Formats: sequence, structure tokens, C-alpha cells
Amino acid sequence: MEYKFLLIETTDSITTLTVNRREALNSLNSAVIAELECAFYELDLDAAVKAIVLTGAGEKAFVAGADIKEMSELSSFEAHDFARRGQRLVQLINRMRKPVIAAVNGYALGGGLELALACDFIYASEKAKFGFPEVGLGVIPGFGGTQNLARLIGPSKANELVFSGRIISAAKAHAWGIVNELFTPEELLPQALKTAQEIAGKGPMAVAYAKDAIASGLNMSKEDGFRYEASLFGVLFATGDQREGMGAFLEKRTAEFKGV
Ligand code: DAK
Repeated sequence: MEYKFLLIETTDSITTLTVNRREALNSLNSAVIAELECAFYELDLDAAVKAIVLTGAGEKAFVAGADIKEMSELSSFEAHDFARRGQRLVQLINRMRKPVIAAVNGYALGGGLELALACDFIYASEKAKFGFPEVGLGVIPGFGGTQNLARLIGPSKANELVFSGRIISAAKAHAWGIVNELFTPEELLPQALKTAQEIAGKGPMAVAYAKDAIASGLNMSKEDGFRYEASLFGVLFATGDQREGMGAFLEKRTAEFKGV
């Protein structure tokens, strides 16, 4: 598919997906959301892709939220549809078998922060800024933000961020546990790609099952989560990757995983 607002580049089985709508700080209008949904769907099915890095074009913004101009003109029915599409996108990222790293290079506000939170973890530039300005617009985060943020950093800090609508620094987002690691703007993408490459060298089925165990387990009781983990562990012993991984260790060589 041809994309108007996305740049997609795959090198050594890692795809960099860049939201490219600089004139509006990469904000999410319905066309961008539709393109992102389509791209993630395609990438999930593409056997040549092992990990994805999501970022924003330019130095100023990752994604400065939903497109306020477009949003302000929505009818109630269209707003419902907009929310359904946005939620479908964040759930798609969450359920993908491949890891997705958010490389937040600037403003990650509202729907932009929700997009980053849907990824498996966040790296950020020291210049990035984070916030949920929604209450100042008379709405609440609607693309899973209240749920994902509270699960990530706990209700107390999530309450402060969401109720105040305040924009916080990258340092604070790091201290609060929203961001795994901070880098200089120049180092952000190379470091995200390096981690993606490290993950891509592991057993792809093991990585996919680990993602599933962690994400699904968070919605289960601990006892059910343990049971689910054990069953996925067992399933991996029916794969060639498990034999290759353990065989390579015993033969003191690098494993060559085939994802079967
Ligand atoms: N939408 C549309 N245009 C935007 C934009 C946005 N979110 N953010 C920036 N722009 C545009 C500006 O209008 C400006 O356009 P021109 O005037 O040049 O044509 C251009 O990008 C550059 O922005 P600024 O001139 O404002 O740049 P500054 O450096 O002065 O300020 C800023 C940067 C990020 C602090 C500021 O642009 C800003 O406050 N932007 C808005 C941030 C924001 O409030 N984002 C929306 C959060 S609410 C839903 C589910 C989810 C959502 C909604 C509904 N349902 C369940 C239905 C999500 C909502 C949100 O994301």
C-alpha cells in the first residue's frame, strides 16, 4: 500500500516506522490512524520483519496527539468511530507478535502518548515531552491511555498526570517509569535500532510468546498467569527454535533461529 503520512524502511529485518506529518506536529487525523493500522497489520504478517521501531518525523514531535482541528468538527457518531479506530490501533500494536519499540523524539501528547504506551517499551530523547492535555480540551484520554498508564506507573502518578493535563519533561517521565532509557536526540534512533537488532537475534517464537505471556498475564490473576506461562513454555518445546537454541549453546556456536 502507498502511504501518505508514513515513512517505512526495513533494514536487516528491523522496520523503522515514522509518522510524517510535520506541518501538524505529526498529529493523528483519521487518515494517519488508518495508515498506521494498515501498516502494523502488514508488518505483523511480514516474515521478513522481526521488530519495529516507531518514531516521529522531525525534531519537534513524536506525535502531538489527535488532530484537534479534525476532532473539533466530528459529529457524535464520527467521534465514536474515531475512538473505535484509535482503540483498534493500540490493541493491534499490543497484540502483535513482534516487538514494537517507541522512540519518542519530541512531544508525545494525548493520543501520541497513548500510541507510545501501546508499544512494548519506550526510549526517548532527553528533549522529549510527555502529557495528557485531554482534560483541558474537555475530554479524557480515549485510546487506552488511562488503562495503560495506570498499569505501567500505578494509579497515583497516572492520576496526577491525567487530572492536571500537565506536560512533563523526559527526565520526569524516565523517573516515573514511563520511559526505559533516555538518549541524546542523535543517539535515540541508533540505540532503539540496536536494541531491536538484539531482540531480532533471539528466537522469534520465544519473543512472541514472552510478549503474549506478559501482556495477557497482566489481565489475569497471578495463578492463571503462571498457568498460561507454563503452557506457552511447554509449546516452545515442540519447536525447532528450542532445539536450535539449546543445541547451539551446547555446541558453543551462535544459534540460527528459523521461527519454526
Ligand atoms: N492537532 C492539530 N494541529 C496541531 C496539533 C494537534 N494536536 N498540535 C500541533 N498542531 C499544529 C499547530 O496548530 C501548528 O499549526 P500551524 O498554526 O503552523 O498551521 C503546528 O502544528 C505547530 O504547532 P505550534 O505552533 O503550536 O507549536 P509550539 O511549539 O508553539 O507548541 C505544542 C507545541 C505541542 C505545545 C502545541 O502545538 C500544542 O499544545 N499542541 C496540541 C497538543 C494537544 O493538546 N494535543 C491533543 C491532545 S488530546 C478520542 C480518543 C483519543 C483522543 C481523542 C478522542 N476518542 C475516544 C474520541 C486523543 C486526544 C488527544 O490527543
